[in-house]
Amino acid sequence: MPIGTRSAGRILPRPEPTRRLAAATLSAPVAVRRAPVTMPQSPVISRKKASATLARPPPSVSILDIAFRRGSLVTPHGKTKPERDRLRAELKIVRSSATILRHLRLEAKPVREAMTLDFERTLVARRFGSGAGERALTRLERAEQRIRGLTRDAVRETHRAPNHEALGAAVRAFYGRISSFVREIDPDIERLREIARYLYERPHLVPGTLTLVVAGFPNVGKSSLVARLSSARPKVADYPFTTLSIAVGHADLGFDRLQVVDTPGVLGRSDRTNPAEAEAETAVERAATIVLFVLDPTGSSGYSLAEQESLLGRWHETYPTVPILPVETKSDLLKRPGDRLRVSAATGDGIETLWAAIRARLPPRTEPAEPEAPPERSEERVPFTEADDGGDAGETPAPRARKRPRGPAR
Ligand SMILES: Nc1nc2c(ncn2[C@@H]2O[C@H](COP(=O)(O)OP(=O)(O)OP(=O)(O)O)[C@@H](O)[C@H]2O)c(=O)[nH]1
Ligand SMILES: [Mg+2]
Repeated sequence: MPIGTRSAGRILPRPEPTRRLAAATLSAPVAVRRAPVTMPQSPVISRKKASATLARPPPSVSILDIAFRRGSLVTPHGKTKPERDRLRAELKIVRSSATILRHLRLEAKPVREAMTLDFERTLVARRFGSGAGERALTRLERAEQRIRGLTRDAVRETHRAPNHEALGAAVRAFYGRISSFVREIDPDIERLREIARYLYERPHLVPGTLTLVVAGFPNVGKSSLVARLSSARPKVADYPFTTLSIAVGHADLGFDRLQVVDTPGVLGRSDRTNPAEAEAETAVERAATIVLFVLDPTGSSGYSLAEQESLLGRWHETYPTVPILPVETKSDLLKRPGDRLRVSAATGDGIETLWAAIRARLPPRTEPAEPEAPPERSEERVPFTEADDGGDAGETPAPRARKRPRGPAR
């Protein structure tokens, strides 16, 4: 029983503290134990975010609104009123259903297309979780099937309806059911929109094109080098994680175009990876024909050369099939001896040598460019006709499009 509490009508006496205990208690600083402050239960979100969340209705609202409006704009042609009534009901059902199906297909289209590409599929899986895009697409497909079935049943119902009231009831029932089907997939439509927005904000890498991925620790000078090597003009600043998502520029190799991909910095921590790092690793793993691993030996990036070398070593082990070309940058700040390529994005020093090294590592083209026919002999050539394109072109082969060199496995 707690001391000092009332027990059966009397208060138990509190025992006298010993002198030692009393002295210790007096000399010690008074520690007031407070009850933990409980914060309000609602999650802390910014006012702007909260108002945006409140203001935005779920996707089903606008989809159903458009569909039902289209359904109500029908003008049936029929000789008798009952015939026109029946046709109106049928058209309302068919048109609103077709509008919903078209909207659902449009919502799914960008993600469905991206899911066929290895790089984009991996990016989405890493950002939104494995199979997130596929699951949302499957649910939308299932909803489409259910809507088609529901539409067939509702149309049949209108054929059986004996009068105007029964037709109205059939249309109302259809609208109610279809609304709940569409509302059910609101989270999936939201997810697909989120994925589509994410993909839209990223540049599209052309599959099968030679791709140079520029990667390394943060703040080492990757974006500066990408700007030197390609048409891209990424943001350059003296702090880590200036680049938070991939950016693409192009370089003309004379015979082909090279995609040059700038990536966010990677810290190479084994326990955790932030979304920007994951994006860089995906580019290395899924898109790169060659990786240009940028090292900053000056220390101005804030990361030691040893840390950077350690990540380089790990990448050699993790991606054994990807050619990784290490290059030290900021050579204008530090001159050090060694065999490794050295460049300065600031002065352009060593860029030509770097280009030569990149070209040397590009995979050999599958078919060399056909030499131009000399002008005097060109008249002897049999002119190309459509019949030649059939495959049995005989002695003189039809001119063929140049094959592109094999790019990243996609
Ligand atoms: N002196 C000198 N400075 C350089 C060179 N290359 C880059 N820098 C500087 O290094 C800093 C970082 O350059 P960025 O190109 O933004 O580096 P990054 O690796 O893309 O950085 P993150 O995107 O944050 O990972 C900037 O202040 C650049 O001006 C160089 O060759 N010489
Ligand atoms: Mg950058």
